[in-house]
Amino acid sequence: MIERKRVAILISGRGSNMKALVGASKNPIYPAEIALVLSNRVSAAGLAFAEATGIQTSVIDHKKYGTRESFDTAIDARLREAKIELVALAGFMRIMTAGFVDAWRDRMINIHPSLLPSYKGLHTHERALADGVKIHGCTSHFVRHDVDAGPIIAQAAVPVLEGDTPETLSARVLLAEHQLYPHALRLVASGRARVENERVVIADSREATAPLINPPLR
Ligand code: DQB
Ligand code: GRF
Repeated sequence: MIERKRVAILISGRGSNMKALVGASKNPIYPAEIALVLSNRVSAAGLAFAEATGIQTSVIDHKKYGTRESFDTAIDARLREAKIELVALAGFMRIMTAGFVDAWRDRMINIHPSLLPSYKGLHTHERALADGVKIHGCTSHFVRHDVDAGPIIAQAAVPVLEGDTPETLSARVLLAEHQLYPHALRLVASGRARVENERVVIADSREATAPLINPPLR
């Protein structure tokens, strides 16, 4: 049996990237097991899926905490209690404090719906369409205090097609996210993606991009 890292997935809503990670982790040779799904919103659709799958879940409602620090401290305590080794943000919509980010430095990753460093922040698909870019995509990166600015682990490119709306484009990017994020978590959990001088070095460079250029169109 291989050693699997204990991973917590943090969500706020739909949870489709969480489902993709759970799906990947069903392979016994995948180097991560999903030990906890934590949401800041009790109504997050992804929670019901995780529960039905038999994964431990927690709700930590930011509205019940007076400060960002106390909210993040509650999350940190839950992660430690569950013996979590890696954190994967997946549509988690609360900005983390510097203290939390530092506590999980190089052990917390995110998936973002653009080719970073373009289109940090929200409404990435609208902004890409407004700019007329022809290639868009998604990025998995380590989390730093500076939002959407951490070291890049992996990226996938997606074409922008004539007539695209934010909805059609986001759906195409989301399919790429579901391929990319399990790949990025595999690299990190297996120790093949390491941060050196604030850049990610992939131990076996054939692993870096192999399945990720031009994911199938839909
Ligand atoms: C996100 C990036 C941005 C937002 C949410 C998620 C955002 O701007 N939300 C509206 C404000 C919410 C609030 O007031 O808290 N992507 N924390 C740190 N660094 C990151 C990335 C995400 C979530 C938390 C980061 C993060 O790169 N410090 C996920
Ligand atoms: C995804 O587009 C992800 O890149 C972004 O938020 C969205 C979450 O979708 N951070 P889901 O909850 O994983 O379905």
